[in-house]
Amino acid sequence: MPKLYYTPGACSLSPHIALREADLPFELVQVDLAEKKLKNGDSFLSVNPKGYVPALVLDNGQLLTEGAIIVQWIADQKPERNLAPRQSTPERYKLQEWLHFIATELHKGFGPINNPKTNDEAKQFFKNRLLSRFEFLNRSLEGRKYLVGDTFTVADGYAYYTLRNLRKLDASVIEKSPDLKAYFERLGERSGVRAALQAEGLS
Ligand SMILES: N[C@@H](CCC(=O)N[C@@H](CS)C(=O)NCC(=O)O)C(=O)O
Repeated sequence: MPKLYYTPGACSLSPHIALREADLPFELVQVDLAEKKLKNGDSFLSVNPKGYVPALVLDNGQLLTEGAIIVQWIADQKPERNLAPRQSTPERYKLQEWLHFIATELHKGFGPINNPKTNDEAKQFFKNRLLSRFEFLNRSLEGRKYLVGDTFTVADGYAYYTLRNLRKLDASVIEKSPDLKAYFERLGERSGVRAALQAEGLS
């Protein structure tokens, strides 16, 4: 079965949620990111030379990296779970647009804010920019339950991870955005999300 290399609470939570939502069998392998080691002492770099999670090793030994791609592989294993629109459809490109936005604007937008080397003025600049991206997410959710179509997709699982980070950065942002708050709570109630949080010791 595929092996998901993860670190509790890191962005590997997104493919972890996708695996649970797809109801696919998988093995979780915990990574110490600071040491780049697995629990048994093996080097993580010999699994993923990029040195970061998530990484998924398939049954045939192929290594898949980059969260936005891994979740699409997972969704495509179980099309009947509707975790992603069919390949080559306009809706699939919409999903990819969201996944790329979440990866590059939301997820990676936290990096400079959390970097101890960033000074306060620069931190404020990066925070304002990131909050404007979350404001776009908030506006996009007006009258909608999920980002693509009417049902949960892997883009929602990835967005959930970034909203956990936003809550840590500034909980008031979600509190004062009713659509974002309802979305975050709706996702948090899903059994796949809860199971992933519990398995990572986060619930
Ligand atoms: N481009 C990667 C970035 C993944 C990433 O940022 N992983 C973080 C955890 S959320 C990590 O493992 N950082 C450790 C490091 O960069 O050394 C993706 O989109 O999947």
